[in-house]
Amino acid sequence: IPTPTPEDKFSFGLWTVAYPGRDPFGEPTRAEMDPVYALENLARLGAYGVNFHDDDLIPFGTDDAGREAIITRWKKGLADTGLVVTTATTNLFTHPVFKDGGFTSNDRDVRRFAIRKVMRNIDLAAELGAKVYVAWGGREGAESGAAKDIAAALDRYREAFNVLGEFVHDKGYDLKFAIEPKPNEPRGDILLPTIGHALAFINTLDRSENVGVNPEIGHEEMAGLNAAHGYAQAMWQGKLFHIDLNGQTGPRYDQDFRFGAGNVRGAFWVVDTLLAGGYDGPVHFDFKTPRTEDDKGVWDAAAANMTNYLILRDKVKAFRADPEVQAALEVAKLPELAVPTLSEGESWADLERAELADPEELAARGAAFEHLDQLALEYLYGVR
Ligand code: 3MF
Ligand code: MG
Ligand code: MG
Ligand code: MG
Repeated sequence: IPTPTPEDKFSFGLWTVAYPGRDPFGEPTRAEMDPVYALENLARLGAYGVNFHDDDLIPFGTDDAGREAIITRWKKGLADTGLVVTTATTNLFTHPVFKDGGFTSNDRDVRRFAIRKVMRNIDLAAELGAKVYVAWGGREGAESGAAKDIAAALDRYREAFNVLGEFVHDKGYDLKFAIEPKPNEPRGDILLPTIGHALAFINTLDRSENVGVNPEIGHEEMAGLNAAHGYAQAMWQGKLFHIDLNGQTGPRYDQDFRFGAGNVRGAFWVVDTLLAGGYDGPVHFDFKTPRTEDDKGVWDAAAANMTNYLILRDKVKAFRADPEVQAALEVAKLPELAVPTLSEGESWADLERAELADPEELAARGAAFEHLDQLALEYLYGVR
């Protein structure tokens, strides 16, 4: 069983391991977790970094003196454990003030409050050395049609990112934004529901070069989408700034299983895609330990995210290195897909005159994908 090391760049949200087991139907089953205790255990397990929402660390409403004391203790915890703050984010969803959203609430006073809350935590994120600032707009949405003017809400969403982009620029922070799409939950429908929606929205921003995406496997699968394909397109567009890895089994509630414990076949291709695309950011987990577990269960689950990633990474590498697989890729014409459809110097006019292959003959050619995929499955099943 492979062992994680800080070189693997594994990171965790503070909220993941500290999740006390509260759900819509039940009270927490575990005690509140001290953030420094979380750091110590993550370091012990071989993690590299952490990510946190402002409120994970500093409870909402804490006064300035209390805030400073918490930050001082947190910095000491980071120094003692060697963990890096890779990422930070804002909680714009728990407090009732955000019941209709933060950046896109119909109530302008709420929007002003939300942007200020983000600014304050960006200052802290920059001070702690975070390179990515994640924005998940979980409450930006609606349960009913007339309640939200979507075009106006998108105007306000864009305005918020433009203001925050200006803020980061004016302060000289080395910080990029990563928008995290999600189709629904907690809102009935959430704005920027998928990677594609987010990428299109980002193109409309003033400082769009500084904004990318943070796709979560589970969120894409909740929308019935292929997470690996989404990661691939985000990388193809130079926009994969961060990742939330976890497990989900089909379109249902947000399960947040540990990575590798949901759609396993999908997880294999996510790892393959990240390796192929050269993703080199933190390998971040956003999971929740089921509320059946005690403290030991939390750390078993946390460690398992990393173990499963390493197992799949080994399998993916072995699959790609296997000469039989390479031959199968050749037969399935993967190298041919990399060849431009028109030859160099050829135009549509040349194509109009060109001698084409016989479509009946083309249609009769087999793609040979089943054999190729079976080789992958045999690696996944552990018989190769
Ligand atoms: C909810 C999420 C969020 C985001 C987090 C980071 C609470 O489904 O995935 O976790 O990942 O807010 O910004
Ligand atoms: Mg999530
Ligand atoms: Mg999730
Ligand atoms: Mg997430």
